Amino acid sequence: MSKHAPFKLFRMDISYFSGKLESYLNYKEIPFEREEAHHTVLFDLFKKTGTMKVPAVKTSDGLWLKDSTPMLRWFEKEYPNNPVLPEDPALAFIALLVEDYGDEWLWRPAMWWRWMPKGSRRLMGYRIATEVLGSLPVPTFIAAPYFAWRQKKTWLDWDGMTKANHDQIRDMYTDQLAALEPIFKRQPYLLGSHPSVADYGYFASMFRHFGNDPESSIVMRQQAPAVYEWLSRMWYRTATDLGPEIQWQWPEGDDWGFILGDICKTYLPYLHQNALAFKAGKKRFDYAANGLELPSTVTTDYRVWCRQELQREYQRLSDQDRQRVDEFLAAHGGLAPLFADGEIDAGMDADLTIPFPEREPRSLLTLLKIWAFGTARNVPK
Ligand SMILES: N[C@@H](CCC(=O)N[C@@H](CS)C(=O)NCC(=O)O)C(=O)O
Repeated sequence: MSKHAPFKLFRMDISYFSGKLESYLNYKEIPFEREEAHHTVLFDLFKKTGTMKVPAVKTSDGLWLKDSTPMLRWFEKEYPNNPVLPEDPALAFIALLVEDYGDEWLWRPAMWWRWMPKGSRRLMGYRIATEVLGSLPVPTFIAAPYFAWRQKKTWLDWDGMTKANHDQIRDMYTDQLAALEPIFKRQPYLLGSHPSVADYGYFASMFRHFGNDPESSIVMRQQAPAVYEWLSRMWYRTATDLGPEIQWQWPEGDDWGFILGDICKTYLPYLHQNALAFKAGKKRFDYAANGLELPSTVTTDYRVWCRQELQREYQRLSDQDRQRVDEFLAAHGGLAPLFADGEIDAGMDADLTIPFPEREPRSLLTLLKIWAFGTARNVPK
């Protein structure tokens, strides 16, 4: 038991990354209590953590954790039994790469399927409004369309979606289902007998969005029932249920080709181009790789940090393990875009070092800027 336990988890039921963290805490049997993040809680989180995002965690000794990826790393140190990182460092690197891709690259199609189909937009607008506002007396017939509009604009219309790429963004989801279905017909988790960080990266979009949102969940139930079953395994099974004997498997076989190829040829070039835009001080950039274009997509500082972290993980490998990773990924396109133009510093290491004590409260003006203009990604300084 960690000296920081038990934990308070600030979460929302519709939230992508809250679902990822909740299922991890459940699997590892880490003691936590849920607190719903309606508007007053969100303001309080903003004051104490510097960002108005969920999930966030408060430890029993008053420290804070934020961002699901560093949180999983931190919890792994506190609770080392049934690790979600394979002990083979080369496979662990691949698992981290898949986690990052799942976390960040599937966000866009998850937004498409939640906010583009009209029925989903109306229903999920109502859900987000009621979850955020809690008991605040704002009529939902005003708040629901406002939230739906804000999400659709922020994450799609003002983030590189065009008539030309609209269908490609939509189909990113069904392409994933086609790749995942045979894997889950064969084995219970992405890398073998037990969940790994790769599963948690995928779970974020697959559970709270694709597997639950009105339109995408119908597609999943009809086209990929084995993926649907994996969602409930991920949500329900604990380390005690599965036992300590873990059999890890490398992501080999034809059905992995699409995922690994997409990581090397589409996602890593995205991380590279995003990092270059960040370095040049550009708020937006025109992404293009592997037949996909996202004109004027928003530059995201957090994803510059994600790239930096992957570079650091790779540097920590022995020469022999690096060679094994390189040889494994060579057939899929390789890691060249991860290292192109070297390390670009996101300047976020201090912000993402956890746990941290309550932070200096941010100004009301900053909060209003975030609230009014939907700058959900890069918190204004
Ligand atoms: N990188 C973070 C991101 C947390 C995050 O983006 N949370 C979303 C909900 S899933 C959020 O709170 N967004 C606030 C907003 O869009 O205004 C993680 O891994 O936890």
